[in-house]
Amino acid sequence: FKGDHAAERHFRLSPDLKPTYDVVIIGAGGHGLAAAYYLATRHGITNIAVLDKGWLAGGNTARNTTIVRANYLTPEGVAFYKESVDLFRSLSNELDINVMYTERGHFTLAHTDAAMNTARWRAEVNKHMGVSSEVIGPDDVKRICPTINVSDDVHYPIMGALYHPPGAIARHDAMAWGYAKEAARHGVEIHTQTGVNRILIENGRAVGVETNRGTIHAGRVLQAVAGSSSVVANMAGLKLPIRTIPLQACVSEPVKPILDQIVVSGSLHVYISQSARGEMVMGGATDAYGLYSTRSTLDFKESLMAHMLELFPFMGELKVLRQWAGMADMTPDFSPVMGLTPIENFFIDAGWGTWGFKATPVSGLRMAECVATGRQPDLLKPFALDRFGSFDLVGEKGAASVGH
Ligand code: PYC
Repeated sequence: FKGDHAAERHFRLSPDLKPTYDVVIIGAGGHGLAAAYYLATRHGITNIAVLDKGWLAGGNTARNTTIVRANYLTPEGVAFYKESVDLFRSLSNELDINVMYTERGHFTLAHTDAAMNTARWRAEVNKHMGVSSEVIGPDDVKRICPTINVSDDVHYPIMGALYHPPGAIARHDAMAWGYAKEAARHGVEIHTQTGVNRILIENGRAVGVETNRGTIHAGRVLQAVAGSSSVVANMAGLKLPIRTIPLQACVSEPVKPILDQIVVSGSLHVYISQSARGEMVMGGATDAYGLYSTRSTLDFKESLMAHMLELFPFMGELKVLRQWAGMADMTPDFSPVMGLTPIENFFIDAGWGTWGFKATPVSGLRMAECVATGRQPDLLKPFALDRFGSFDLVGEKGAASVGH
């Protein structure tokens, strides 16, 4: 962990790599750390190494816009994210760290008849599944969120919104530190600066990994490397139906509290919330082309701000403070890929596109179950890799930041 100061403050450094672990997890981001924590605490498996080529939670865990919600469109997606929201609610207590989970209310604005129809469809599926969502008109949008501009005097007037009161934000790095420190307290080893170069397969079963620090034997191997999923799966000989595309975001300078809610426009491809320290956290759609690069572009900022200023004229007073990008592993149906693979003892947690942060607790819990039992948990059955062979897709039009 040399130089990994956040980690050093929370738990003692891991010793040298051992030659053998029961489970090796590739990826020390939120998902990998959560899986390690639940393997240790729910299944008593503690001889685990979590490996990362970089530093603790330095990938998409550090690069998302921290939105948590369960208002998806498919029953499979709603059930999955509902469990995640339930887990988020008690996470600060469970991990003994303040993950700053705050329920703010979440709007998905509609500016067209088609978007209003989708909002109604989502509201009905949500209510049927026990998730609080309803369609409201512009007057109610304005009543709940007074800073928003609902006038007709804009390019795309607001016709209504899907309103989801449980929509929340959380402190992303506190989540990772919390899972890391509690996993380490139960004996899990976390090794950063430890890149995996090869996954060792013998007779159709994973038996270990080759790293820049030597070879490790493993009873089971789980990859949880959002943004590099295809690259790592390829080391095991798997070709994933994933395209990796940059997803850009930015924050403004901090100001005093002015926006309580999370506001998303699927049609305009923008979203905004105000963080606990006062920054406006904003993002747009995925870039128009596949690329492995976390560079930022002026183009993104210009198109984001054009819409943002119409929705929130006060934004004209604010300066952009930071801009960055994450790597979104996009699947053809906008749903994740989780669970068993054709390789025995090799498990995958991938395809996190623009929807991964909010799944951190549930993916950790259910992937731990999958790795521990060797069976696909019921909640993950719709998201199995083999759905692409049987064309049994989960078309998730409730995914954000993507053109549907
Ligand atoms: O799924 O809510 C979401 C989201 C917002 C930004 C990226 N994904």
